[in-house]
Amino acid sequence: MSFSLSSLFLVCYILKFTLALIILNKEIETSRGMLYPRESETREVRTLDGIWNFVRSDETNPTQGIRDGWFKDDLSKSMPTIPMPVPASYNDITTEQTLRDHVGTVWYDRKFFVPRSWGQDQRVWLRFGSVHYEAFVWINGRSAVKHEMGHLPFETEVTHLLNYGAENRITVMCDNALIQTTVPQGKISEVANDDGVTIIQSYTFDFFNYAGIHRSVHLYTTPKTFIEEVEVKTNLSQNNSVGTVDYSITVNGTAANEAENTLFARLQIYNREGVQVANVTSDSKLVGSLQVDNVKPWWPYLMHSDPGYLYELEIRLYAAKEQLLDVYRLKVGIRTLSWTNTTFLINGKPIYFRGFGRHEDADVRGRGLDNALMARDFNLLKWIGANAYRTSHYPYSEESMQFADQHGIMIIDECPSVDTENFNQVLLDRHKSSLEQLVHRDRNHPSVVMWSIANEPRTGQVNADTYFQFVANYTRSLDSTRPITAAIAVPSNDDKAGRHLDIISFNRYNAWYSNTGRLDMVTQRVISEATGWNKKYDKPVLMSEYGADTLEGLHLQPAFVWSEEFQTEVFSRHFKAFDALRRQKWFIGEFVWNFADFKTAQTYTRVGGNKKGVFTRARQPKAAAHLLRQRYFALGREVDQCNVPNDLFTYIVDVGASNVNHDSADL
Ligand code: BDP
Repeated sequence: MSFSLSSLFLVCYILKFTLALIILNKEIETSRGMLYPRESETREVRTLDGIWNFVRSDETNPTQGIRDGWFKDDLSKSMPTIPMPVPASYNDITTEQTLRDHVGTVWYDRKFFVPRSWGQDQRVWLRFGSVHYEAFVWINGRSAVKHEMGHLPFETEVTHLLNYGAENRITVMCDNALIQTTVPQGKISEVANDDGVTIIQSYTFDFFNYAGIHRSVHLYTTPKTFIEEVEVKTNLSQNNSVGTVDYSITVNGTAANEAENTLFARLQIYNREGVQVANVTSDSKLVGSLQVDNVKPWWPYLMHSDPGYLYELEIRLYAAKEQLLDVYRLKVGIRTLSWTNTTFLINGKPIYFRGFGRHEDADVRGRGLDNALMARDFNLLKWIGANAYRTSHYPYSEESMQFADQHGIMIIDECPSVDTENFNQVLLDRHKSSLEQLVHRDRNHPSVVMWSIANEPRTGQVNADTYFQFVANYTRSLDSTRPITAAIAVPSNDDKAGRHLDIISFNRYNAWYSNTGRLDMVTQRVISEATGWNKKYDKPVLMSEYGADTLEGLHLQPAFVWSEEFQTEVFSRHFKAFDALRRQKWFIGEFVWNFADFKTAQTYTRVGGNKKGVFTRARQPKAAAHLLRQRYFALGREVDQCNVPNDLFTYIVDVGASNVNHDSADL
């Protein structure tokens, strides 16, 4: 009896374990709308950015505010509030450790007026650029929208919730908790402290889990029937002389439902000088194509003398009898992408990436949108001669995507999946949703040239094969015009995901995490690892991370870990490997980790954060930045025939030829 009972338990246990391993490729909810808010003849936009009121919940009682109905009235009536800027992470705004390290919910509210005119014959929408990680929103005490997933926008119609020509209140509850089924994953535990217990958030990635209302909050109006979505796909003729822009428009509104067959759109394309270069009138399907003769293709920075060329697409939606309903304008870059098992091409020309992994990170503001910092970063990218970056490890602001379009910086667009492991159904669904939201948001940006579906996933684990097959194929079904990659750090022999990707990216820290300090163990290892990936999958390969922590101002000769000399040497040893690899056509790019120093969780391996930046956190160059600049421009000159800046090399001396025969013993 006891034997059979225990075997029954064993069978149940195995069954439970096996069931937990089964993951299915389920349908998931998809996003709608979300066009970037822009003013036009038919639309008004207002921002709710500014100083909001803020309350940190008791960590041990995170749902208190919901139960006590804090959203029903001004927050200050329930709890003492402090001022909090929006957009910004809340963590580094005060001097309190409890707020910096807070785990769980916080609350924001503010008042605002809505013009009386907005109440007539139109619709009003509320849109958040991003809230990390989960947001619950009320307008005048009534629930408006909920959203899960940081770094991605969400919106809802609030027409019926607003008081027109009167005061309104918006309340937001934001929860930063990361668990095993969030993207990214984390763990929450209760740990004893000196006075009782503390709630601890842990995660395996190193960047600080900044939280709050990270990007702008907008209110905007649309007509009753309006352009809800626009999708464009571009193409070029063989010799790049004629461009086509395929469009597809989705309309929302009563006119769309009642008089479906009578709606049509007029689309025009204007060049940079404001001259109309194409126009078309659609039928009621609102799908079609425009042709641009003598087109100026969108080229990456340094690949052409006029990079980042953008046209303006104007869409006018009409009802029967030429009644103008809505106008929306969108910047469009006309380019093609194609790839084989050895090459990745833009407008028919092979790409060699020279770029960075980055973070949205700054002192005080955390991950909050800051236009001054963004403009500075793009100036630095151009100064250093980079042509690309990866949005490691989550989607960056829409404003930065627009900048990248304008400046011709290519983007590997990454979803927020980092160190993904313990694959399960809920995680898979959310992971797919993060990609759906990302592709939906960014599909019209010419700068986006690749989707990255994960950073350093544990692709050696059971289920990784099926899991990444589902994630990659789902992403492909959303957009087949761009290749798919993931930045992988497991050895190529263990990896089970690469076969589902189009391009292999790998991260490795030779002379840092492996063989620390051994500069003589970099070059050959990089060559053989890249070659291993190519041999295994027969696909283009790029190195998506390499680098060394470097304390600005620390100089040690001979080079020693953490010094500026060491970072310079580590780079140089990698350059040598990359040059050997470039002779193999399948090696398509090099990405330094990281663009700038950034904040991490507290650990004894980090002195004030991750210092692998080529720039400091204040965006000033370290010594290696000058070296990298010389390489990136030299590469630009070699592979793309670009011009190089006059100040690239500092004049030192004009060394005449020596007529005495010296050998190295002189030195
Ligand atoms: C890599 C991660 C990156 C880290 C980096 C590091 O992808 O997010 O910041 O290591 O430790 O494994 O510097």
